[in-house]
Amino acid sequence: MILMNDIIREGNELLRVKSVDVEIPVKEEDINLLKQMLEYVHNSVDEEIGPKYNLRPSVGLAAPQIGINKKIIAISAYDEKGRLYDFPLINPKILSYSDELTYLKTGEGCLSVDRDVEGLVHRRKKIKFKALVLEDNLLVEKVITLKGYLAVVFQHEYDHLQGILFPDRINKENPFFVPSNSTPIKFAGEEEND
Ligand code: K2U
Ligand code: NI
Repeated sequence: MILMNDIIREGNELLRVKSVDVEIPVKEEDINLLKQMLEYVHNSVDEEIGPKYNLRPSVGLAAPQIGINKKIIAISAYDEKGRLYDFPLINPKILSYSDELTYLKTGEGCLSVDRDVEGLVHRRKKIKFKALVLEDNLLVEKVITLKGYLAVVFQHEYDHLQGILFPDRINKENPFFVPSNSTPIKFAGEEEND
């Protein structure tokens, strides 16, 4: 199983290397890697396994974070309505995105960044991508459109494949600057004027 020791941290140049496409047909070893990455994300939020192995909770993991520069991403996250989505992805490619932006009012964190970095990360509010998706042990090519929080999670992981870390995207002059076309993510139960 993947542990925190396997996750490489900011400063390691492997986090800055552009990832390459996974060869097609996809080898068993790459499918197993994807399964292990998804298992990490599930384990990290499991009330027993997480603390037992001192795993930092996460909603996603990209292969470069374990030093493998291949286009492999595992996401398991709840959307704003509280629905859980798993996205085990190989060779994701963004097809289109909205002009509107969105952001998390709390800013972002990263398993590979062992420091609190203040500031807002403005990302596309809606994004359409294609990828090979692992479903019932089969890889299915799909076109997926995400918006809001799931779009933010996907873009955070997709950035890892380009060697980009979230602090890179924070406005250096004014970290809390909000562009006119960016609106905050609203989770279920949040007050309007929170
Ligand atoms: O890539 C990673 O390091 C995993 C990040 C993904 C992420 C961070 C911020 C915003 C969207 C995605 C970790 O999940 S950071 C920890 C975390 C845990 C639960 C909810 C949000 C962030
Ligand atoms: Ni990250």
